[in-house]
Order: sequence, then C-alpha cells, then structure tokens
Amino acid sequence: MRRLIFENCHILEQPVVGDDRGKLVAVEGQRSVPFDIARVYYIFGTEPGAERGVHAHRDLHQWATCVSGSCVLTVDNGRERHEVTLDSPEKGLHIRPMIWRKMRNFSEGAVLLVLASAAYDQADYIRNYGTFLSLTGGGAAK
Ligand code: T46
Repeated sequence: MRRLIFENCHILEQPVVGDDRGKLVAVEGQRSVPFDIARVYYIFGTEPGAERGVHAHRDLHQWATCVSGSCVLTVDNGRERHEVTLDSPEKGLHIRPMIWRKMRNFSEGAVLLVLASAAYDQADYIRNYGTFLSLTGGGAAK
C-alpha cells in the first residue's frame, strides 16, 4: 500500500509473510520498491540526541525502514516539510531525489535499514540548504 506524504514522497507498506514461527518481509527492486537496489546500508548504535542526514540527493532513490526501534525522519521538498515516524519493519519511506532529509529521535537499539538505487557517491549529495532551495525553486518549507 502507498500512502502519500507529499508529491514524490510515499510511505510504502510491504506485505508480511507470517506463520507460527514469526514474520518475514522480502523487498525486491522494481517490485516492492520502484527502483533497482544497488546498495544496502544500515544505521545503528546512534547516540542519544544525534541528528543524521541533513542533506538531499540529486539523483538517488532510497527506501528507509526501521527494522528495529524507531526514529523520526523529516522530509522537505523545498515547499512542504513533514515528519514521518518510522516505527515498524512493515513500512518504509520512499525518498526520491531532491528531498531534504533529517533523521533524529532514534530509540535505543534502533536499526534504520536503507535500500539505495546507486553506489555511494559524494557528488550526489547537496549539503547546503540554500543550494537545495535554489535547485528546487522553493522558498523555505513551512
Ligand atoms: C541518507 C541518509 C538516510 C559510506 O562509506 N558508504 C555509504 O554507503 C554511506 C551511506 C555512508 N558512508 C560513509 C560516509 C561517512 O563517512 O559513512 C559515514 C557516515 O555517512 P553519512 O554522514 O552520510 O550518514 P547519514 O546518516 O548522515 O546519511 C545517510 C546517507 O549517507 C544518506 O544518503 O540519505 O543516511
């Protein structure tokens, strides 16, 4: 199921396969997420009060889910800003290119799993919010 956060930004819920042994979610590129999966990384051991992200990507698609614990992801397209709580391995946020993101409020033991459409590339990052706004044509998001 897709739930719209704003244009270009959706929560994608994944089907859960469950039986009396427990649960399993399989995520497949071009099927359960709308891009080929080129890279997987996960963030864990986050220090209390830490903020991560605080950038946008030019071309990268990502799908992020907390497979354990929770965190709050703020997404901003230059015009609108929303907070999404990731607190279930059954749902994740599809973050398209040109979305400014910040992650915070990691619970103890949180593990944020991210599937990405391309290999790690520093040149794809936009780290200056003013540059991001000039590229999106937005004013500061409310
Ligand atoms: C994003 C959010 C959600 C690598 O060597 N390879 C990688 O694939 C990644 C993602 C990071 N790194 C290195 C680069 C830095 O030395 O790991 C270190 C921490 O990376 P960064 O400060 O970029 O981590 P976050 O949590 O601020 O951002 C990450 C992703 O970089 C970013 O693409 O959208 O998670």
